[in-house]
Amino acid sequence: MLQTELTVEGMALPDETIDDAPPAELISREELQLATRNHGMPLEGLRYPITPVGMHYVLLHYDIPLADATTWTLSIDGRVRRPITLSLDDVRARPAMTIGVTMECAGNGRALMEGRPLNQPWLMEAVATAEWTGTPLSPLLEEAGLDEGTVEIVFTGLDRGIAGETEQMYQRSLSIEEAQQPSVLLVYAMNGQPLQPQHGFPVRLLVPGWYGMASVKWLTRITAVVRPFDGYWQAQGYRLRQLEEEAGTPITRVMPRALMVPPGIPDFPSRRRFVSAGPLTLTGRAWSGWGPIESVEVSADDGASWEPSTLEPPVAPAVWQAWAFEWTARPGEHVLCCRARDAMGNEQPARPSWNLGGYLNNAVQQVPVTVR
Ligand SMILES: Nc1nc2c(c(=O)[nH]1)N[C@H]1C(S)=C(S)[C@@H](COP(=O)(O)O)O[C@H]1N2
Ligand SMILES: [Mo]
Repeated sequence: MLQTELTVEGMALPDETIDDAPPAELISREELQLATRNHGMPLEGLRYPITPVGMHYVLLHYDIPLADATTWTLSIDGRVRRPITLSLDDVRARPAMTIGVTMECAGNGRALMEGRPLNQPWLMEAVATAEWTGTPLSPLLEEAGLDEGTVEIVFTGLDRGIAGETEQMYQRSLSIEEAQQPSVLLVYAMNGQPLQPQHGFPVRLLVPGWYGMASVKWLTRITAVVRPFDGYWQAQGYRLRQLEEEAGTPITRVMPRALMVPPGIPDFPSRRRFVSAGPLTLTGRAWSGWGPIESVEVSADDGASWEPSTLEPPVAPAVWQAWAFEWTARPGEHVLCCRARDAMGNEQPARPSWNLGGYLNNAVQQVPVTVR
């Protein structure tokens, strides 16, 4: 297996960590290696409506490619009548729009699942909101002229690696209908600054409402195809399945989740929360890729009883909503929880349900606090 050739600082990794899923409470060296590269948003970052760029979570499957803005090109090719090649200046010269988007990784919550696969061990922090600036994709597809019979658009990033034992570039596809949504953008700025290398410089795709895997970074090719794309991250990764041999269902839009700003102060290094007795406003944010959030409820007794929070309306379609809850903290041990329901009626489960890839764990957050 290719993975056995991985080394950390020249040290061979012990073989027994390679294939076996670690017990839920233990983290393997390879997971640590992923976790130090792919950082989450510290949950106190939920205080900001727009996440500062350096606090936005990062997920990289391979290496950050070194892209040169002066030689970089984006081609629109495949089953099109008029293939297009654009420079960065060409992309920037096109009609621009800026939208806020809450992005979340489909693996958020993976490390809280029993029997997780070897992959980025997120707890709950793989989410953030940015203001993205770019140009809509749909008019470009129109200009290129999709051939009749085109079923999907494949997006290729510059980053290259091995997945499923096959060497490849990071690629994902969208159906034509999804690719033509007016909010699907080719973005080159994040919070008003050029994209940072780790977020896809010079240009990335942005698919609002979908889990992050659809928003291909370091975009270099957009290809119209007549058969459904079957690359690794489409046909094997990002599918809900119980067995390797089953096709499973593709992961698309973000399921609802509410998270809270960690209350009080943390103990170092356990990070257990300590709160002073008395009235306290709990705050947080909630989001869904299926429409606005309709309610966020809060529990101070580990989910035994729930009360509604005050929820702000959405400021834009794909942006998280702020919630607040007045809590009277009484001395003792408590487990605080929050849960969201969206306009489609999707709710957060109390416990995760298992799947092979460790995806879509939007189980209710539990925050143990000691009140003194
Ligand atoms: N080219 C490329 N695009 C990619 C990825 C990648 O590894 N390579 N990771 C995807 C995943 S799984 C997520 S969650 C988001 C994360 O975007 P961010 O790092 O800007 O937060 O990028 C997506 N786009
Ligand atoms: Mo992701």
